This record gives sequence, C-alpha cells and structure tokens, in this order.
Amino acid sequence: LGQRPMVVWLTGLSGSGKSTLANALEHALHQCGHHSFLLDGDNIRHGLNRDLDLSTAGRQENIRRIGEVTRLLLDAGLIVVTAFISPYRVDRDRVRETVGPERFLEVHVRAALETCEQRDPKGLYARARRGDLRGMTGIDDPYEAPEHPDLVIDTDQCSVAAATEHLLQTLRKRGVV
Ligand code: GGZ
Repeated sequence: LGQRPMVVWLTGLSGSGKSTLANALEHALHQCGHHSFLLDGDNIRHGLNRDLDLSTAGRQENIRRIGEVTRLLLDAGLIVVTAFISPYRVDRDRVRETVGPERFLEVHVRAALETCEQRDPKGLYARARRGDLRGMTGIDDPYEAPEHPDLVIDTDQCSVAAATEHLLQTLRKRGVV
C-alpha cells in the first residue's frame, strides 16, 4: 500500500486533545494498512528525553530532539504522528526545516483555555491557578499558536471521529495516503 512520508505535527495546549487525536489517527492509519509511528510524552519524555524539564530550554531541546527522531522515521518511510504542546513557534519552524517543509503538516489542535481547564485530567491547571505549579503553558508560560497551520481542529466543536476523518481527508488531498 503506497504512502508518502509525512509528519502530522499536532500542537496545542495541555488538555486540547492532542493525544486522543494522535491515537485515533494512528489507529485509523493502521486499519488502512499504512505504516505509521506515534511520538508522544509516553515514549519520548520518559525515555530519550527523561533528562529534560519543562523550562524554556528544556522544552526547546525536547522539540529539537523530537524533530531529529522524526526525520529518521520519515527517512524510513513512515507516517509520523506527534503529540507535544510544542508551544514556541521558533521550535516548530526549526522542525519544519529539519524534516523538510514538504514532509511537515502543522495541525493546531485548538480548544479554549477555559475548556482545557475544565477537562484538566491531571489537575495541572488547578495547581497552576493555586500557585503550586509554575510555568504552566497558557497560564504563566506562553502558547504561540501557529500563524499559518495546515489544519485547525476545534476540539470544542468537533468529535474525535469527525476530527480523525478531517485529518485523513487532508492526508488524502496531499497525496500522503
Ligand atoms: C505544560 C505541563 C507542565 C507545564 C507538566 N506546562 O497534557 P499533558 O500534561 O499530559 O502533557 C503535558 C506535558 C508537557 O510535555 P510536552 O512534551 O508536550 O511539552 S513541550 O512540548 O512544551 O515540551 C502536561 C505536563 O507535561 N506538564 N507541567 N508547566 N505542561
């Protein structure tokens, strides 16, 4: 089954739905017989990048290394799906250059901060509001939304199934699958 290597780079606030969407997309691609690989906090932050914290420098190095790993996986012919906040524009732009712009699909997984705070699966926003957690993205650390994303998915409005279909359509339109 033919496919063109591409990274689907999901960026958005904590709680915006990146991991959920990334898993759904990976599953859908697998069902169609495509070869894909999911990079997320579970297989990167706990392994390769366990030495990095969530300081500005730590986040920048996190994204840089993920960009390099992504490039290797693309060179192996895979479709790569990534789920990291990746809050700083300059780092995402550098990944685009590292992997080659024609292999980089930037997807803004968007939800109102209010929605993310209501979801708060790990209680991080509550801790940040209480003053128990410093440097929380969206609260006291910036999230720089993409200026020209290839796709925006409003998870406030859109079901997981609809969002996944939207992603697949975009991949078809770009000749990836
Ligand atoms: C943002 C934080 C923070 C702070 C812990 N700010 O949504 P999660 O919980 O499950 O995933 C987030 C993860 C951040 O990892 P990333 O690798 O995605 O970040 S970055 O791209 O900025 O390097 C979040 C949790 O760790 N977390 N403290 N202060 N998110």
